[in-house]
Amino acid sequence: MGKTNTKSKSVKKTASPEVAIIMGSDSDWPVMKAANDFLQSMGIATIARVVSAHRTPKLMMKFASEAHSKGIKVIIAGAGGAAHLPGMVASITPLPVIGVPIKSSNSIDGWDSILSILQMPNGVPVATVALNGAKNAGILALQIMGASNPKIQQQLLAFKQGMEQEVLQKKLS
Ligand code: C2R
Repeated sequence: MGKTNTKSKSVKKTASPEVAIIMGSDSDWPVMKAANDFLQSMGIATIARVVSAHRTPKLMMKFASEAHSKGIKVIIAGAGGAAHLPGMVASITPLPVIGVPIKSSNSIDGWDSILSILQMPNGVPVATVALNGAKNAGILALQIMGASNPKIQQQLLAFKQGMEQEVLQKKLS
């Protein structure tokens, strides 16, 4: 009685990831890292993985069909060139998918990736951000989560105020 259960206290509970950041290749990571960094700076647990619709179709199917049952709330998917990953994942998952077009080594000029992600058929939306716009994908993911979470909404309002102050304080001469 009154004894502290040191065993259970010493177990550090790691938050399970709420946003999955996937990309067609590890060569996309330097771009996609901006989404990961933003979300982690806001205290959101993330998971980042290479998943390719072209090169690992079975893994892509497994990931997309299981993500919602593992506590993931939003998927951010980046890919370059013939960027089928975001759309294919969106065709399977009930979760919102944010697509990040990437100007990759096999991109002609980036438009290939933008259009592959943007021009989805009716019924299968992918929220597409700017070319290499991974930070905005992170912000949008947080905004989606914030719609049902007042604490996150407060964080977003503080983020916006910080951005405003930064701009107002800029002096050019
Ligand atoms: P490598 O650098 O590995 O050759 O990849 C990746 O996202 C990357 O930008 C070059 C580019 O190929 C893209 N890729 C896709 C998919 N899988 C890989 N667009 C896909 O399934 O959509």
